[in-house]
Amino acid sequence: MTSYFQDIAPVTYDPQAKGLAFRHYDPQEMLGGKSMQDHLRFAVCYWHNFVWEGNDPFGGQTFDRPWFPADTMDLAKRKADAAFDMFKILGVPFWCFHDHDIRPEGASLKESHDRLNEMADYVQEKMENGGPKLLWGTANMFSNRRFMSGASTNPDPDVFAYCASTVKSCMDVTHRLGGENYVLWGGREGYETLLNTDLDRELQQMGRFLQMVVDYKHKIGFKGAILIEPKPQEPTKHQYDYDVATVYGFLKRFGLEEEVQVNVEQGHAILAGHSFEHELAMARTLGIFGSIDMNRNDYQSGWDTDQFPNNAPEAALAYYEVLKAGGFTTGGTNFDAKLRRQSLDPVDLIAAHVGGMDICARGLKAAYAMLADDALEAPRRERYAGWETSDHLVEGKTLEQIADYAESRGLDPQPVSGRQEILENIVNRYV
Ligand code: XUL
Ligand code: CO
Repeated sequence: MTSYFQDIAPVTYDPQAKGLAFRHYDPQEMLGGKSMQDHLRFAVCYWHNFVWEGNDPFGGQTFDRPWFPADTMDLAKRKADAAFDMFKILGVPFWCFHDHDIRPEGASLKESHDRLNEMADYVQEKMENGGPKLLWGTANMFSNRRFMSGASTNPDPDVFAYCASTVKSCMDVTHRLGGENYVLWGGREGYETLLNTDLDRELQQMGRFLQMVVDYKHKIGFKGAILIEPKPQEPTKHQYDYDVATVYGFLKRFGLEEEVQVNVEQGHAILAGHSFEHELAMARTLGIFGSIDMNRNDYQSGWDTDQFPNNAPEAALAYYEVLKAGGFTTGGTNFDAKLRRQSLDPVDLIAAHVGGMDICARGLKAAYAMLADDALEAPRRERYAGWETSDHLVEGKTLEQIADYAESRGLDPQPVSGRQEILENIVNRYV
């Protein structure tokens, strides 16, 4: 059968090319003993590329993909064929999926699991025949109306149990496919109004659910990381997994901070009123950095547009934090990104990823150079240099002792420039 992508050839690195090519992403280029491919660990998401039909709040399907509506196993397999053709054209090392993306829902929970397992067999063969590896699997517990009042935080214990079964089967499949992580995005773990919400109970349910997921991971010997993906709103007005700091507080409360990390998405950071680098720096500092979803929002519209990255300076500051965290271990760069709904053609899907990968490559190279040159770390060290010589004066001392130190010396500290513009100029030289 001919491919959905027809005669689009595998994309290669060729800075001089006129047509589709990587101009910055050379997978084999070495940066400090590690190839760009291994630094970036690109992954393509299944859902926005092969499931989303192009609808927005005012209009329905715009894309005309031959496997839509993918409500039979045959159509689901045609969809998988197209997906794996695209992975090959892009040469990406990883992909990601929700259960709901790869199998049509069954008439019963059991039939849904059986279908998931059958589709897992189908994609496993493709993965083993030169396809990409699995960066992460996850369960969609937000689209179906049964989840409208939450997944693990639902007031109905039967929904909690349904979710346990769903996550268990999805973790099993992720494990079987050699997934390197398992993600929980709590899209609907939150509330619309306190008038009908028992906040304390819902948080307890969510903590208990996560503990069970961690226990099950150890039981089946899954070596990958469990990742939570913070997001402040959309779909619910108030999400319990608002941002990295909120998730950390939640993990601490339930004693799970050594077991669970975060998958940080740029668009979600923007929705939370943060920059991407803020969220990444926070995750690194708190020791819970895991992986990234490299898709951004539109700064004017203020909602989750999931666009491909196209801003090299932003990517540079993000990868700066990734490198400072020591780079990815099990994590990677997932494009949880979708086309604009007018981008109808198969080639649009390829071009979007090629552009995104090139932007990330530019960002990574700039970040690497800034670190190698000590361009930002040296001035930062200098800014805090006073602590190198006076730490002993305050370390382990009481408030009174330090007050005495200040008073006896008649301290009168003088302000020092923060040099923000100078630092911004330095960054600008690299991006
Ligand atoms: C939603 C989102 C999800 C997660 C996986 O905003 O980012 O696609 O990445 O469920
Ligand atoms: Co995401």
